[in-house]
Amino acid sequence: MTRFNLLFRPAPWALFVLIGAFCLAAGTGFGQITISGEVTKPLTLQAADLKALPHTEVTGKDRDGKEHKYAGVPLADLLKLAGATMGGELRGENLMKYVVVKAIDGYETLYALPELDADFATRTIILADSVDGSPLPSGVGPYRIVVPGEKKPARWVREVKSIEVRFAK
Ligand SMILES: Nc1nc2c(c(=O)[nH]1)N[C@H]1C(S)=C(S)[C@@H](COP(=O)(O)O)O[C@H]1N2
Ligand SMILES: [Mo]
Repeated sequence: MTRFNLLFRPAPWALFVLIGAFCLAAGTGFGQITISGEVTKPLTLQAADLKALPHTEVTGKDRDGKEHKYAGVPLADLLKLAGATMGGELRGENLMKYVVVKAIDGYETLYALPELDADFATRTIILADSVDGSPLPSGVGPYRIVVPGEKKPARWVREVKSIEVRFAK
């Protein structure tokens, strides 16, 4: 038994290597959003890029049942930046496109492209980076989708990491 323990005891430095690797992996993707799929300019946006884009405020009811002010970049603006078929181009077969938003924990939801386009939608779905003037808490942010007016918050994806445009045919 003692012999077994001695044989399999990891070297002390191995722990530091493991912790270092974990921090690096966690740090690399942190606050970075990729936009890919059916777009002409696939993008990786860093925190500074997202911060610099024009923000829109929306109000939404949180889990606590109270109204909160969320600020963020409209998903439509991010999709336009990446060259998705928005506005005048959102017709014909392009109406068969949808957007998949993925989170760090593997959670994912979809939105039809017209739901996100200002020519169609009566509400603005945003990639929020603050609530009531403060950054989103860890586990929620740095970015969360906020869908104003939706009765259930199931599509309010927390810890967003990627946005992908797909064709439903
Ligand atoms: N990343 C991620 N986002 C998520 C979920 C999840 O499991 N992972 N659950 C969704 C569901 S089903 C609900 S009801 C709401 C809950 O939001 P809350 O934690 O702010 O109450 O988050 C949504 N966003
Ligand atoms: Mo839910």
